[in-house]
Amino acid sequence: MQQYRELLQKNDQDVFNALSGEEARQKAGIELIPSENYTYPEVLCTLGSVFTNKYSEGYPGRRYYGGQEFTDTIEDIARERAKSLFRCEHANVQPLSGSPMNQAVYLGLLEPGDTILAMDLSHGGHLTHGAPVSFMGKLFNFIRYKTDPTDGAIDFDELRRISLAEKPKMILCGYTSYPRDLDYSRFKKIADEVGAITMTDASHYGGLVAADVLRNPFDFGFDVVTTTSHKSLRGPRGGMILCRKEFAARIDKAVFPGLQGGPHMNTIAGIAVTLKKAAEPEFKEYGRQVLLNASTLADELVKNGASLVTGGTDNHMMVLDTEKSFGINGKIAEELLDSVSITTNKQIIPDDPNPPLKPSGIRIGTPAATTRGMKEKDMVRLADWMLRILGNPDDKSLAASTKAEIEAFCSRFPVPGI
Ligand code: DSN
Repeated sequence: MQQYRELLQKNDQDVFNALSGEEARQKAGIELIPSENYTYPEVLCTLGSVFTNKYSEGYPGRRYYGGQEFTDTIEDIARERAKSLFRCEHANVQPLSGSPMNQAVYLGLLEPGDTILAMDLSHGGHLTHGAPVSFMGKLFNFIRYKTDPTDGAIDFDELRRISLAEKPKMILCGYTSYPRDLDYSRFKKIADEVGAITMTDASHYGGLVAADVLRNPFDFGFDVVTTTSHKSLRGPRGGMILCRKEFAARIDKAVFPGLQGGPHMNTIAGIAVTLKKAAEPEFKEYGRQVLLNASTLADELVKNGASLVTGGTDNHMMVLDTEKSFGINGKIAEELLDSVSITTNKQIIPDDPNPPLKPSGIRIGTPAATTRGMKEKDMVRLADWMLRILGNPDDKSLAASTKAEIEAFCSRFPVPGI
């Protein structure tokens, strides 16, 4: 790796400078975007390897190009490790990332125009769960379930009512901004009543399922689970579709040749490494600490008067209602925190009256901070800094001193791979 860096520095100063800048940024501040993480140095090694040179359309043993001895080995290892880790019958590790991964499931298992019941976007669902602006939203008939305004939890009575009335072909759960674990048995029971396929998009929490600190949908008879590999799993930027055997052929055909061409074998090598790490006892401990850090941070924020959607968290993330807590929108909150080297993202809240680029909240998560070794006492400090900055939006000198404090604090926590 060092050798490659020296070559880059010598031959392309502009790109090298941007790379160095990003490394410095990732070290200097606290990363709280719940979908981000720091991958393993071994994964960085596979990503920057000669596997990127190879075309491998097809699947192990059935490729369209020659020279597949080592790519087949890598993909077989990744598939077997995924099946064992997630306790499932089939794994496809080729999706280039989260969006094509979910698209491949819809296209493989359903017909255009079919009805999919999925979570409302402002209540925690994802763009690929049928946002009207997405092509999947145009191709399939997405209908919505929401959370209950009284406690913010999924409203299963309403979900069942919609389901019985609309008879969806698929019931999709999973989220990008819902701070609770899911009751898969209730989804499955409702799906069985109408004969719907059950799918969960575990992109955010695949690592937490792998660590067995959140429920595994396969333990409740789910048909399909998708997950990206770069969030709580700590792997390279990619995706996996895990499913029951009866859906395997249709899923594989949908990924290739249905939707994609050559898989990114350097990423698949990184996924293989990631899955080995995720099966080790240290990863269970990591998952446990991610949750502990999130609940500690949530408790501290709430104790000091902040308002969280659903009142807290039982996964790795929380949604802070900045309008209600501090009288500022999520865009301003994100910028204020950025100015002191705390990275979050603006976030719509359920039935948000504000527009997506100036929504009412921010989303906060602990996977990346936990990877750096931060623990509960660090979350207490973090809550204090956040409350201080968001509660005093006009105090520039407070921001300057807090930024210096945070950057000194961060220098104690190494970033893997940098
Ligand atoms: N962009 C990811 C997230 O932040 O949740 C999902 O696509």
